Amino acid sequence: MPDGDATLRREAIDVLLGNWEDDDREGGYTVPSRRLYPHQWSWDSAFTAIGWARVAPERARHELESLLDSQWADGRVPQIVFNPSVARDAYFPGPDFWCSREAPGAPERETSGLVQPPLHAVAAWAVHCAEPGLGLPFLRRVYPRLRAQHDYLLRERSDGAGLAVIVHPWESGLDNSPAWDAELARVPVPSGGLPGGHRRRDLDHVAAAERPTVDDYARYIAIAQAYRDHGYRDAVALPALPFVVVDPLFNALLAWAEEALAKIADVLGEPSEPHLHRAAQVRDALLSRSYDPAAGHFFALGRDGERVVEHTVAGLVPLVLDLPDEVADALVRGVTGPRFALSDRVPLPSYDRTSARFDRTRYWRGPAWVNTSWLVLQGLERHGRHTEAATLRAALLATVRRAAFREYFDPVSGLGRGSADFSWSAALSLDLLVGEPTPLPLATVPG
Ligand code: 9WN
Repeated sequence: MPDGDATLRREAIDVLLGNWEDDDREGGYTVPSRRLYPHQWSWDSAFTAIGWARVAPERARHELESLLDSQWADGRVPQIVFNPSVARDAYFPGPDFWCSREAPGAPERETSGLVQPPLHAVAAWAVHCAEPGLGLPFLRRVYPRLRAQHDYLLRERSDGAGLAVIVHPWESGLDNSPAWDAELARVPVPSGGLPGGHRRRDLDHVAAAERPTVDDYARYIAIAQAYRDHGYRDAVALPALPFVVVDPLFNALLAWAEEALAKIADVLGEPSEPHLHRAAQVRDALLSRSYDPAAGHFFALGRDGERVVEHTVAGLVPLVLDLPDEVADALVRGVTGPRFALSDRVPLPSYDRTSARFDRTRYWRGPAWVNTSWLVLQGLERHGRHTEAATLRAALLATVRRAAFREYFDPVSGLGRGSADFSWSAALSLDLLVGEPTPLPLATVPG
C-alpha cells in the first residue's frame, strides 16, 4: 500500500475509533458524528459495518447486532436507536418526541418509529466474507432478523404492486431531495415554528445554508408527529399520512439485500430460492414502474403512483441490480453525462447539475456524498464498467484526501460540508482502499 494510502487508512480508522460507542448489550456501535448525530443510525451502521469489516470484523458484527437488538416486534429496524447516556435533548427530534415506549412492540431501548434504506443484509454478507470461518454463528443470529426486516417492509409497507413505500423523507436517507418537493408542498407548514416549542439542534453544529430549510424542517416534524399519533401502526397510518412515496434507492437496496439473504441462506443450508424470487419481483416492479426508458433514469413514485421526474442520484442506484443491458447502459450514460458529470476529482452530485434548482451547498440538493457514490460504484462494477468505476473510486479517494472525512462535499469545488469526522465517509474509504471490489452479492437473479 503506498504511503499516502497507509496514512489515509490510519486517519479513517481514527475517525471510526473516535466515533465508537461501547455498549453493554452487543459490544458497541459507531455514531455517525459525535456532535451532530450522537446516537446509532440505521443505514449508517450498515455502511460503517462494511468499512469495519475491512479492518476489525468483530466491531462490524457488533455494529449490526447492536442495531438489530432494537428491532421492533413487527420487524422494523428503527432509523435511530437512542443512547440512554446522552442528554435527551442533544439531538432533535429525540426520544421524548418519538415516545417509542408507548407503541406496541417497541424494544426496550428508545428509538424513532421510522426506518431507513435496508442495506443491512448486504452489510451482513460483507461482514461474513471478511472472516468466513468465524462468521457462521453471526449469520445464524442475524438471518431471522434480517428476514423479519424485509417481511415487515413488503407486508406493512407494501404499495400493493410489489414495491415498499416510505412515509417520511428521513426514511429515504436523502432527506431534502428535490424529489420530495412536490409531495412535501402538500404538507402545510405549521404556524409558529416547530411544535411544542422545540428547537433544532442541527444548526448548533452546521451552517444553516448546508441544512434543510426552516419550512422543510417544520414539515418533517409535522409528518413524524402524524405517524407517531397513529401509534406507528402502518395499517391505520398509511391512508392518513400526508407523505407516502416509493423511492428507487430504497427499493433497489431491498432487492439487493434479498440477493444477500439468498447468499446467507445458502451458507446456512436454508432455502435461497424465495429470496431470489423476491429480489426479482422487486427489481421487475422497479423496472416496470419507476424506470422511464425515455429518460434512462429511475424516478420516485408519488402518492398516486405517478413518476416524479427529478434526476437525483437515488435513480442511479438500481445499477446495483442485475438489469437489462439497455437499462444499465442508459444509467451509465446518466453517470457520465452532464447531469452527474463523472470525473476523477469529485464524487457524483446528489442532484442533477443541469437543473435550475441544483444547489452546491444544501445537503441532498446537490452536494456529493460518499455513500451514494459508493453505491453507484458497486453498480458500475457489477455491470463490468470498470473504467467508470475506477474513475469514481479515484474521485472519492481524492476528495477525502483533500477535504478529509466530511459528511458531504461541494460537487464542483470539492470543498467539505456538513459535519467533520463523519463515520460512513471514513468507513467506505477503508473499503475503497482495499482496492478489490467488496464481496457483495452479485448473483444472477432469475428473469
Ligand atoms: C435524520 C445520520 C443521518 C443519515 C441521513 C442524513 C442525516 C438525519 C438528520 O443524517 O439525516 O435521519 O438529522 O438530518 O440525511 O441519511 O442517515 O448520518
